Amino acid sequence: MTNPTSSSTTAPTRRATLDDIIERCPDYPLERQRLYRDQGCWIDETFGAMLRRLSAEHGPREALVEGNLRLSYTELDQRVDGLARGLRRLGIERGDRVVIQLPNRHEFVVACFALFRLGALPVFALPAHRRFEVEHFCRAATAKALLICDKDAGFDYRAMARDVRLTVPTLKQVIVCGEAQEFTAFDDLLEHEGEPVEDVPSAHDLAFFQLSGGTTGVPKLIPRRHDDYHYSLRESNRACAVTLDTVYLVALPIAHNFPMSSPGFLGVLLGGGRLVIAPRPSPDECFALIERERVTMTSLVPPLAMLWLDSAPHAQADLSSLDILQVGGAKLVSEAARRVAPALGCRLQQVFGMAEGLVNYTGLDDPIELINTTQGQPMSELDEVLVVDDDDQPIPPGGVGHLITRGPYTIPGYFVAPAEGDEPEGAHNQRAFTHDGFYRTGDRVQMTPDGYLIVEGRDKDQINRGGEKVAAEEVENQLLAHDNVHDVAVVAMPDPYLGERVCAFVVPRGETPKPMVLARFLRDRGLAHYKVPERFEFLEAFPQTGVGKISKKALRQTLKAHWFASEPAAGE
Ligand code: OOB
Repeated sequence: MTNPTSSSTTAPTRRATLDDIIERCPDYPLERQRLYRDQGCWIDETFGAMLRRLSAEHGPREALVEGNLRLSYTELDQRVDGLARGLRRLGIERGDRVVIQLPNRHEFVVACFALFRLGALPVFALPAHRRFEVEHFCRAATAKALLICDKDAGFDYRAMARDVRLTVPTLKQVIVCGEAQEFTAFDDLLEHEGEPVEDVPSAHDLAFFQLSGGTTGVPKLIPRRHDDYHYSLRESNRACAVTLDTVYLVALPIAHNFPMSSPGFLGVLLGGGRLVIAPRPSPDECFALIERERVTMTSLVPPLAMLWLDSAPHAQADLSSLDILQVGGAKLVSEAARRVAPALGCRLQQVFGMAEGLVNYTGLDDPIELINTTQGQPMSELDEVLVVDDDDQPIPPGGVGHLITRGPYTIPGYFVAPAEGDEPEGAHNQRAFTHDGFYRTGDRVQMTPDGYLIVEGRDKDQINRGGEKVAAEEVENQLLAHDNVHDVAVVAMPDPYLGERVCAFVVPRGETPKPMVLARFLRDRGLAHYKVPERFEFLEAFPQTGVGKISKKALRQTLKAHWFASEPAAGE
């Protein structure tokens, strides 16, 4: 089934593919590369080399706990080599893209480092993604392999992989944690005997692709390099006071940038701490793990934080070890923030970050009011953060404006996908970055006199469903494929628990479709369930702006006006 050796005839094509990938990932301008090296931000250590060093320094100390499995730093390093040898045998080599879609389990950590060491490039999908998204990631990245688990939360990832393989010709390998059926079993790739695997990449090479929440039809690939990400880990470790005694609970989906690097599992390993992997973020399971492993720190999105706050008073478990609860991914309202210390007996740290780079933290010892009411300050002194008006001009202090940023760990551009439809190649980067390389975050913020940011809203056409980002256009495009949909506009509707939920306004064609039918239509098309609108409103025509575009603002106002009067949502 597998092709262990790469024949010389295929090698040049592969090399060309890697060059093409590199060319499509914008690099920092040379003078900024020099600056970031001179300032000591970018150092010469890849993630593969980092783990080797950590294994030498911390050998027998525990690195990772999952259920009954405990791996020391040495064992983790050895397992990574074991998998790297197996992946190499399978034909995975430098520059190959591998889409990883795994729930929280230790194999995720092992696979990341094994791919890093080989110089292969993971592309991080979330477990909630479905056929539509995974197919897009595999195609956009021209992935050679897909790493999944067999089943989780009632969903069979192998069945999805079968469909994806039919439509993505580059996808040669599917690797499965658990029951592999016709695919390659993860466990069979672990080659326990063999030479240590040499670390292939250089520190400024691409390391992996994160995925953007997206504002357009399809999520964009975010290229991250060893040196820029390594720096973001070191700064995070400083801001979050990670030490050898840190015990970090991975409760959010591990592939998300927040539990990966703020400081996340990578930062905590770099700091010599210990990871405890929670299969699910429910209070029951996590509270038990906090007690058993004496967890000191974890990160949550606001809805989960509120769930934990509600459960804590009835909890049987001893949560006294918990020192820091980080909350981010969406705005935490100050009322909820104030409840954290009394309910959980720990400190709150607000985290306002983005997979594209910039991360802001409140300080652990900041005045409590600052922690409760702001989203923190940029973690690096080299972060350039501007609050600007519509013409990119800085606005007077204290005003609300668009947040734009550049710095030593904020990408200078998304992966440039080949042109599709009317959109010329690279057009997205031209919109998303200013001419002098600032990333337009799409967030509306206010900056306090002491440089703390307060997130006030958003310009981007996105719904932030409790930290999960949904691009309106992506859902609109899907709905337009339905025969009874003439036009559609997807907007956020306020929600006390999730902050926002997805609502679709539809102008029907012919018979008005039932909400349930549209919701099912989207799920059948393989769209992740969190993107499926939970409310549909039907209109004869859309309100328009002065220039004849759909006025989403007017639609959101309609929604507010009908908030209490209207029918319940379509539901799952
Ligand atoms: C994190 O990363 P992404 O890429 O999923 O989403 C980034 C966007 C931000 O541009 C902002 O719109 C929103 O999520 N966001 C927040 C927030 N944290 C993120 N909005 C308000 N308050 C916050 N605290 O979400 C992410 C990446 C690294 C660390 C933490 C979060």
